[in-house]
Amino acid sequence: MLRALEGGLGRSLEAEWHDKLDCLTALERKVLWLSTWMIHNANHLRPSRDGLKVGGHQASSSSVATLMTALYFDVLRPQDRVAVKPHASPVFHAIQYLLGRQTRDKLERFRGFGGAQSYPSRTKDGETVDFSTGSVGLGVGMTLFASIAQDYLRLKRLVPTHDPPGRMIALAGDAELDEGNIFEALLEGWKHDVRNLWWVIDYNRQSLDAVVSDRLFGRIDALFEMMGWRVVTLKYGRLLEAAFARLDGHHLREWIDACPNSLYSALVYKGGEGWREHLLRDLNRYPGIRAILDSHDDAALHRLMTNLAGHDMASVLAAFHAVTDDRPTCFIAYTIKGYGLPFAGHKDNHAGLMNRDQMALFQRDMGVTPGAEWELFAGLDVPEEQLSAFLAEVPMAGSGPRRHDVTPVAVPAALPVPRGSRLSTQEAFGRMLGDIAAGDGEFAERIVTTSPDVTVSTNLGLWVNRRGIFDRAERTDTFREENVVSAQRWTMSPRGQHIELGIAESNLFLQLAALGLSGPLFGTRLLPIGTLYDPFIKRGQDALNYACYQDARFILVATPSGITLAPEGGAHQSVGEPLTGLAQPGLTSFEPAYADELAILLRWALAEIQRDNGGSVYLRLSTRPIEQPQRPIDQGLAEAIIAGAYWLREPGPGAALAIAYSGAVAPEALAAHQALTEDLPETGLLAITSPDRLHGDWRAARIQGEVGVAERLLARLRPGATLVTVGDCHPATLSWLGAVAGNPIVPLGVDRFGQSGDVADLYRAYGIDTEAIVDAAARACLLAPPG
Ligand SMILES: Cc1ncc(C[n+]2csc(CCOP(=O)(O)OP(=O)(O)O)c2C)c(N)n1
Ligand SMILES: [Mg+2]
Repeated sequence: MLRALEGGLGRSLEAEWHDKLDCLTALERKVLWLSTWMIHNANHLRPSRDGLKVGGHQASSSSVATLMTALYFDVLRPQDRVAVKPHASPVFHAIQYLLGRQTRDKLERFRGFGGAQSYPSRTKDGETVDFSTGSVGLGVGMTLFASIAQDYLRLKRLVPTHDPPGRMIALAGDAELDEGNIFEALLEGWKHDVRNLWWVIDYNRQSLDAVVSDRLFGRIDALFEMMGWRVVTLKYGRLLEAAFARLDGHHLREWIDACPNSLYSALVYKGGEGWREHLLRDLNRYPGIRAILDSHDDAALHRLMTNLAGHDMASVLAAFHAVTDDRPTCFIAYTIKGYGLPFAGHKDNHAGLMNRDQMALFQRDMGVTPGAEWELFAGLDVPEEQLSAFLAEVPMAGSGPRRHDVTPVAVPAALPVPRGSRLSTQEAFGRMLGDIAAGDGEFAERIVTTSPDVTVSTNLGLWVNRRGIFDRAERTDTFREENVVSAQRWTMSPRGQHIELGIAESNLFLQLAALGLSGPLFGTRLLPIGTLYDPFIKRGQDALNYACYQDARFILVATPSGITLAPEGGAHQSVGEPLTGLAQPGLTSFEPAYADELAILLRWALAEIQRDNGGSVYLRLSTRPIEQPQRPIDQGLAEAIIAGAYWLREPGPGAALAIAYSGAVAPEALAAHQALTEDLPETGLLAITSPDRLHGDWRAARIQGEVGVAERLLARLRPGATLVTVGDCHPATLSWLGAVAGNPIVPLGVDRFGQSGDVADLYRAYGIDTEAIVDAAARACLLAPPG
C-alpha cells in the first residue's frame, strides 16, 4: 500500500518535473526568439534617420538565454536582486515581456528614444532592473557590496528578519573577469565574510574581439575557492554525458577537454561536418567513437558536440537548486556565444547581426509565422494555457513591487558649528560627525560611514570611536585589551556603523552605491557617507559614475585636496576634481571654506540624498586650518551658501573689480581684497561654495531666458567690471563666470602637477597667493581701466 502510494507520488512528481522542464524549455526558445527579433527589428525594420548602426548583441544574448530563463522563471525569489551582463539586455527585456512587466511598444523601440534600454537601466527601464549594468565588471562587483549592505541592515534589524535574505546574483560575461574591480571586490568580500551571493559566469570563452585564452579559467576557479567561495562548474549537458558513458566515451570527453577554445569555437561555427572530420582524424581508432559517429547524422552530431551544460535546462536547474545555503557561489557555466544562431562560435560574432535571409530562415525554424513575431506563445510546442498557467505562478513575479518606497529620515533643522577660531573644513567635518555620533535616535542610527583605509586620516576617528566598526562578528580591539594607548578605538561588531574597506577606491564607490540604494532594494533608507582623499576619486571614477548612473544616494567627503595638501607632494594633490564635481550627473559638489558653511551644506546634503528628485553630494574639503568668521548665519545667507555663492565683502556702488574665490584659498582672497580696497574701495569679494550649483543655475536660467543667481550677484558690479577668480583647483572651474555678464576675467588656479612645499611656497609658485591675486587684478584693471 505504502509502496504503491510512494510509486504514485513519485510518478506525479516526475510528471510535474517534466511539465516544468517542457515549459521552461519552451520559454527559453521564446526568450531566444524575442531577444533576437528585438535586435533585428531595431536594425533592419525600424526606419533609420541618421544612418547609424543601431546594434544589439544577438550572440551574447543567445549564450545566456538558458541560464536567465532558468533563473527568472524558476529559481529566483522576490527578494533576490540581479545584475545582468550588459549585452544580455535583450534577453532581460524579453523575459520581462513574458512576465507582463514590459510592453511590446518598448521592445519595438529597443535602443530607440524612450524604448527598452541597450543595457539594463534602473532609472530608465524602471523597477524590473535591480542593478544597472553597462561598464563591464561593475555590476558584478555591485552584487557583492549589496550583499554586505543587506547583512548590515539585517544584523541591525533595520529590516524585517523573519523573511529569508535575498540572494544577490550577477550574471557575468566571462571576459568581465578581466576587470580588476572584480578581484578587488572578491578580496573585500572575503574580509567581510559575504553571504547570499551568486556569480553566474556565462563561460562562452569569447570576449568582444576574440576567443579567450585557454589557460585563464584553470586559474579562475582556484581563485574563487581561495576566497572561500563554492565553485560549481556546469560543463557538459546530458547528451554529452550519455555519450561519455558509452563504450570509449571517455576518449570523447578527453578530446573535448583538451580541445583548445579556438578550435572548439571554430568547429561550433562549422557544424556537423567539421566535428566529424576532426573526430575521425583523432579518434577513429576507437570502435565506440566510430559507433557514435555512425549513429549521428551531421545535425545530430552538431547537437551532441554543442550540448554544453549552460544550454541544458535540466543541468542548469539542478545546479541552481542544489545550492541551499548562504555560502557565496560561483557557477561557471559552459555556453556557446551565438548558440542556436548562424554565427555560433564565430570569433567575430560579438556585434554580429543576422541578415534578413538568415533571419527568415531562423524564423521558419522557430515556427513563428510572419506577423506573429511579438506573440507570446507562437511557435511553441507547449499549449498556451499550460504556459500561461506556468507564467502566472513564477515565484519571482509573485509578490508586490520589486522596489520599496521608503519614508525619509528626519534630519535636524541645523547641525551645530564646531567652535574654534582656526579650523580646517576637514576637522570641522570630523567634529560634526562626532557630535552626531554622541546623539541618539533614528537620524544617527541611519548614518553609515565607509572609507578605503583612510578613516583616521579623513577625520572619521571620533565617529568610529563612538559608533564602532561594522563586522558580522564581535571582535575586540586588541591594542585596547593590551592597554596600548591609542586615540582610536577599533572595536568591531554587528552594531558598528562604519564599514572599513581596503584601499581600493573602486570598492568604496560600489559600497556607497549599494548602501545608497538600501531604500529601494531592501526597504530601509541609510544615510551613507564615504570619505577618501580627493585625488583618488579618479581611481574609482568609473564606479562613482556607475553609482550616480543608477541614482544611488550618498555623500562623498573628499579630503585633503589640492596643492593645499602642501608637503604631501604632487602625487597626492588633486587638480581637476572640482571639474568632475561640475560635470558628473547625479552628483552636486561643494567646496566650502569655513566650518559654518560646511554645517549648512552637510545638513542640506543629508536631506538632498533623500529627496525624490535629489542626488548624491560631493564635499571637497581641506586640511588647512584657517581663521573662521565669527558671524551669525541667517536664512538668507544659508540659502546663498546652498545656492553656491554670496558676497563675503559686498561690492560698493559701481564696483569695477571683484575677486571670486572657492575653498581653502579664502585667506589669500581676503588679504588681496583688503589690499585692493585701498585703491579701489568698491571692490567686492565673492565666496563661491559651489561652482557646480552656480553654473547649473546660470545655464538653466539662461536657457529659460531668466536671470540666475550668478547673474544677480554680478549685477552688483558695473558693466565690464573685472573679475579675478581663484581656487586651489583647475582654473576652468570658475573661468566660465566671465560669460555670465560679459566681465573680463583673470582665472587663477592650478593647471600643472603639484609638488612638495609649504602652502606659502606652493601658492606663490602656482600663482594663487595674495600677491598673485593683487597683481592679476592690478594688471587687468590697467588693461581695462574702470569707466
Ligand atoms: C569597462 C568596459 N570596457 C569595455 C566595454 C565594451 N565591451 C562590451 S562587452 C565586451 C566583451 C564582453 O565579453 P564577455 O564578458 O565575455 O561577454 P559575452 O559577450 O561573451 O557574453 C566589451 C569589451 C564595456 N562595456 N565596458
Ligand atoms: Mg564571453
